Amino acid sequence: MSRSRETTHYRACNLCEAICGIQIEVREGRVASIRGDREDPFSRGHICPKAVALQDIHEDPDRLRHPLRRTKDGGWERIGWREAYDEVAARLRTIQREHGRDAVATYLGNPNVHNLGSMLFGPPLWRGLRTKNRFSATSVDQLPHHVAATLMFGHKLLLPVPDLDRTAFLLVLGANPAVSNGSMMTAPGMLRRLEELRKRGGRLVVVDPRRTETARLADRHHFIRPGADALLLMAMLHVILSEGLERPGRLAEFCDSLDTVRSLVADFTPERVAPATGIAAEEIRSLAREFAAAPTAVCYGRLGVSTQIFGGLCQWLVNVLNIVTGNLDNPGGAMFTKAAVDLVTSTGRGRLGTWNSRVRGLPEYGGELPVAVLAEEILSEGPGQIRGLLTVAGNPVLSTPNGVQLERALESLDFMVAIDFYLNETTRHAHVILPPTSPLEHDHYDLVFNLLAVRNTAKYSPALFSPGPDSRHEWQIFSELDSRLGDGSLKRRLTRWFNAKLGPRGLLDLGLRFGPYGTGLRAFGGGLSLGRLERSVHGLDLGALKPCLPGRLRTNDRRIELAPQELANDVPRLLKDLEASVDAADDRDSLLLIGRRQVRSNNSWMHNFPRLMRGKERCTLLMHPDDASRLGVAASERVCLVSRVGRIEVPLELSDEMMPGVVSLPHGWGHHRSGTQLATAEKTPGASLNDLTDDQSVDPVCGSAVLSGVPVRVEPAD
Ligand SMILES: Nc1nc2c(c(=O)[nH]1)N[C@H]1C(S)=C(S)[C@@H](COP(=O)(O)OP(=O)(O)OC[C@H]3O[C@@H](n4cnc5c(=O)[nH]c(N)nc54)[C@H](O)[C@@H]3O)O[C@H]1N2
Ligand SMILES: Nc1nc2c(c(=O)[nH]1)N[C@H]1C(S)=C(S)[C@@H](COP(=O)(O)OP(=O)(O)OC[C@H]3O[C@@H](n4cnc5c(=O)[nH]c(N)nc54)[C@H](O)[C@@H]3O)O[C@H]1N2
Ligand code: SF4
Ligand SMILES: [Mo]
Repeated sequence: MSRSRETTHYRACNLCEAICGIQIEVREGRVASIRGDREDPFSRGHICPKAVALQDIHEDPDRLRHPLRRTKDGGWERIGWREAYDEVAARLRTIQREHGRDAVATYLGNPNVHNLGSMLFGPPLWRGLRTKNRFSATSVDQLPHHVAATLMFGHKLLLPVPDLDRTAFLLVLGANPAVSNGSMMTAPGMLRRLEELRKRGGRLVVVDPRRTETARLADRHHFIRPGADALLLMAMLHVILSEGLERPGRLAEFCDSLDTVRSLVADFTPERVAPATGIAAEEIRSLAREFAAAPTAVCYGRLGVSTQIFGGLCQWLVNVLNIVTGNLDNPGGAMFTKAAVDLVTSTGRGRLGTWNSRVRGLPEYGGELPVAVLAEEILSEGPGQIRGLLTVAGNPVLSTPNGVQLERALESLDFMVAIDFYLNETTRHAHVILPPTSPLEHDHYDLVFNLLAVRNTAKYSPALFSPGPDSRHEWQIFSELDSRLGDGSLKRRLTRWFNAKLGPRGLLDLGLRFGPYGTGLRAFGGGLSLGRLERSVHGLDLGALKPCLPGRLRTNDRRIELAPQELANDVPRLLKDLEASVDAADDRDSLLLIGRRQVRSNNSWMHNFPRLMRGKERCTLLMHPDDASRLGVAASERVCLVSRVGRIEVPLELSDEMMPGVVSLPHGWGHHRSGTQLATAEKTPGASLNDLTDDQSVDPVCGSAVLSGVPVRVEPAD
């Protein structure tokens, strides 16, 4: 009997930020197995249950493989690529010609960042459209991190990463890395790394309105009232600075305005903020003292503190806390990664508020407006109204606030095009859908997550399968659209031609060669090039994070501003909120809604794979039993959740892991909408958390959406 041909491939999983090394066996042209790659020096064999979804995406009969055009009767027809490109370009150009540049908007979803082709070939297209109406998932995610980084360190990508493997004290606010596998802290094998922290005598403290999977591994967990983290951080700084516990060390030489910080935190005593945070004053004091006294410590605040009403203040104060305790840029603290392709030297710094949105006047950051204004910019008539939309790898109907309103807005567009391989809740509104190749059909290198990793690493992932003759990669789609829509000057045409000739591989090679470990143009030598990286099939470990300040700062004076004006000016709002919370009568019927992530889910788009969907229904509302008895609702009952903008129905689950007064629901569900093509997801549709979140509720400093702490009422379902 002849043995069937089996080949082994190594690559990184690109589904989340952990970039785990995987080993894929291919037999007779099909994936036979996906396992963790034990020889990957960074992930050491770790994977999560989602890795197998790479096969499921590839084989999913619902995945689109050809361009589609909406027909007059609301159905879809297959069209050719050239026809599709021409139609998209003509429709968008007409809208811009008749109504101005800003009449065409773009929305970039999360998987763009996990895709080399998009990262390299997308920007010329967005820039070429020259519209002020650019949006992305950043403003429902990490925007406050970038704003704080620009204002303090001078570049949006100078993002401090917890030195997880060496720290002695990790303080986690609003993150659940045991489930999310870490965010803006790329560290595959999170559970093992957190266990190692405890084993070497380090401490883990988690502050979260829910006793999460991460909190269960911690030395201590504090419940906090949603949205109150800025108060907690202010009070911790108050303790440290008033008790003389600060020790910025060498950072003091290049940090300005410590005295301004001192005066800003003066009003925020632990005793004063305790009732509003739900954490006792004594607990706040000892947390601050412990943090300051630890040999090394790092405060890490992620999604739960970014997507709240004081998101900007939170990310700023996290940095300040790490700095005044001498933990920034110090082993075991918050450090900067030195990635093999250095986006810090090759991209813009990010600026805040160069223009404002037309209707509500929210600030732009780094060329993008907050997505919370997208619907109103489509629905409000007048010059500059959005009439055409390009979405790429995004599902804003399920992932951005007030999804129902956004749906209404999308229906009213003159033209919409989606670059996406699913016909889902958002793309069903498109007139043309352009589906790119599946993750296993193209090569990959993580430009972003290598920059956020807890070690310096690099790994190249070659394609596994060659795409069919009628398939196109993302970068090819962008290139074609750019050549039709973009600037036709000789310089741009030449650059476009040159880039297309090089392709993502060639551009990556240049990035590596001229990066901090690069070999330059030399053919041989010790440095890094794509060839060298390709030969290291399991990936390269480029060492532990190293101190790099002040040299790496991108501020004009190469100094850190500890109290940037834009953020310091927001402190009175925090104080007002604190005062209001003291006066507020306790509304016993109102609850605060927060989100939660689940291991076998990834935002909105991985519910179509039977393997990941097995088991009991997961889109449930978690509530503390005391709240349930007070409200007269019982476990497994279906309840109605009502917010200012919407109403949904979900099953109830009771658990004392919830802080009383707070309820939690996962996001990314709500697959009941008609006209989608998601056979598995439609069977267990769940309901969308973002049908309740409020598009009017944003952090006014950054414009990021408030997804945590949404006031809701719970009523028995009809
Ligand atoms: N209430 C609430 N809302 C949230 C969050 C929350 O915690 N709570 N989290 C927020 C966060 S952190 C994020 S990042 C956003 C995510 O928000 P989005 O990025 O808008 O949504 P996703 O669910 O990631 O949808 C990804 C889309 O990309 C498509 N896709 C997947 N891979 C590819 C690819 O390689 N190429 C292309 N072209 N398309 C692809 C999928 O089919 C899907 O349509 O949601 C945010 N929304
Ligand atoms: N399995 C899985 N993994 C994922 C994703 C996924 O959807 N599924 N999405 C990926 C993406 S795009 C991202 S951005 C990352 C996000 O990764 P994380 O930042 O770890 O995000 P979450 O797991 O949503 O954790 C946010 C935590 O904040 C808490 N929280 C809510 N409100 C508050 C508050 O006001 N204060 C405090 N202190 N805590 C609060 C919530 O209870 C929750 O535990 O995960 C990535 N990884
Ligand atoms: S943790 Fe993230 S990168 Fe690792 S296997 Fe799971 S989805 Fe892939
Ligand atoms: Mo995200």
